[in-house]
Amino acid sequence: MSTTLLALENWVKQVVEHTQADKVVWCTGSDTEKQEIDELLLETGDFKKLNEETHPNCFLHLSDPQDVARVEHLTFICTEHKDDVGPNNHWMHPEKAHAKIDDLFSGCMQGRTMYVIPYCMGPIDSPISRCGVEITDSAYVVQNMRLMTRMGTHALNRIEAEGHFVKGLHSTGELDPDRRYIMHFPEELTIKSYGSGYGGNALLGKKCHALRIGSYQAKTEGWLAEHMLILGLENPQGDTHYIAAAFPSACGKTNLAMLIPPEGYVQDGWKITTIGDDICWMRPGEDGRLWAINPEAGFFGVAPGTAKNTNPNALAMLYKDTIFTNVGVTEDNQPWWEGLDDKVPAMDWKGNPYDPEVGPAAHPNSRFTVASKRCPTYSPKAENAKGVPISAIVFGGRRENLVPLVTQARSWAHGVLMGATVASETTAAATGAVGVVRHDPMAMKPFCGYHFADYWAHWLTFDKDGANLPEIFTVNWFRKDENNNFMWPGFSENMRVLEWIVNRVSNNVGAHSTALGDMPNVQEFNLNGLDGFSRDDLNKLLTVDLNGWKTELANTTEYLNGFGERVPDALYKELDNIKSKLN
Ligand code: SAT
Ligand code: MN
Repeated sequence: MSTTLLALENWVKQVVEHTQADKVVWCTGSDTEKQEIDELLLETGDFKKLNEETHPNCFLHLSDPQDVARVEHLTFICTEHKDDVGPNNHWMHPEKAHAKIDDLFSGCMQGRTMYVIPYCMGPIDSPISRCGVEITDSAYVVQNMRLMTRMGTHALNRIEAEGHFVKGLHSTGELDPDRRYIMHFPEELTIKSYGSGYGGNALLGKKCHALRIGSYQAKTEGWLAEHMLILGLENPQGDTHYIAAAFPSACGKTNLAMLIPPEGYVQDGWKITTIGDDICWMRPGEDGRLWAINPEAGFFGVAPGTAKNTNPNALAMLYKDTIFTNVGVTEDNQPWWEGLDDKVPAMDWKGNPYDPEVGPAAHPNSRFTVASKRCPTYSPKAENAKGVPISAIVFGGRRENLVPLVTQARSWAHGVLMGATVASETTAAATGAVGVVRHDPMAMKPFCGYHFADYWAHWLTFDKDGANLPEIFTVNWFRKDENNNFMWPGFSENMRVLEWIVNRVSNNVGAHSTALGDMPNVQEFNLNGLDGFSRDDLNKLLTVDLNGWKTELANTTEYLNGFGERVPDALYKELDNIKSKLN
């Protein structure tokens, strides 16, 4: 018996019987355990050792070439009533879903080791944290969960004390795309994932628990589970504002969370600290503010494009204790990806000699997995049981035209509409076409575990007596000019927008009102030290294209209509308000 919790013990027994696993390992999270599993992965070839001198304790994992991203078309939310998942999710009746996937699990672990991973999403002692247990037959998953969550004995102790946990069952199966499903049973707090070893499909604490199941729990319990980074912005006076920002996958959340301000800002005493880069759980505190934790303990970041000039903090954490998935390697066995430096890689992510004619060295969705504490700007406040108070919420997308650099919502309801109507160009983080504009409300399109209309209604409920809510903003770093060049320098220069945001929060800067919301006064916006970018350029990024927006709002209305009668009237009211201002 490896646990005092009967429900857990019984479930594990039942899974062993069903999957016919050879051997059961209860993960403790110890260093010895880590080493043993690393060695096993090296033996099976699932890990390759990287250059021990330049990258101590770093490993390369090359996945099946058909298993490199999330599979949204194979991801289901399985509830008793179809209506509850909304048009934003694929639905299957729980009975049918269990039957289908249980059939795949049947006997699938014969000859394999089954790992039982108790984990805690969030600081072990935080009342906002939630626990789960993932059962998996992938040692690679274990090593990633070790970095991404608080896993092992401490988590098990909490689970035994609480008596409940989210159940996650995972098998890589045959890695056959035709025998692959990611299924969620929010009413049973259960996840079953079969046939993929890729991050978002297999590390069940992450998108499956912390967002899909989490959002459902959050709705019933009065909190929010969001696809947001959390950063702390300290001004020269020493006050820190915490900002939570939602962007779709592969739109720069990791870079923004670890931003190093431009030189002039650093000299003046501005500083950014990192709480999280992907997921934010927040709930109202006694003071009426929203208090947030990062449920994760590591970063599962996109490698390509991570470089000295784009994210020096990320680079600094990646030379040690890191798992690299689907990147290339250099002659001397260092990890390499497009944009890193001008070295020429020797081998590509499929394990073939690198040939630029054949394709990139690193898969566009190649990833690094690393513990948060390796991040030079990691905030000690990230371990606060209470969380951090959020001053501003930012919604962003990737739009090459139309959407201004930054806009502030007039009210909470207006901000919820802003979030609900974000559209963004698709990226390599999910299988399917890249660069297609699709609506991605609150960057939660692939992650909201229930009907979007109910989700927006839930957001609106936070605006009540006694609440002291964050200000809401939208941003767009990705506008392009006629020559297809980015118009805003982005990266560390995004600090200028963050400065404007916190100055708005503390009423330190003006704004002018537009149909879309409040925008910076071009003359007041801090462009000090930004060479090659003029106030005219800024003006272009803050202009509202009336005709373009009329079309956009017509599309938006149609999009909202697609969610039927459950869409809150308040959102239509905000939409009408913008339309009348545009006219
Ligand atoms: O694949 S993950 O879902 O873990 C990362 C992402 O797409 O945001
Ligand atoms: Mn993400």
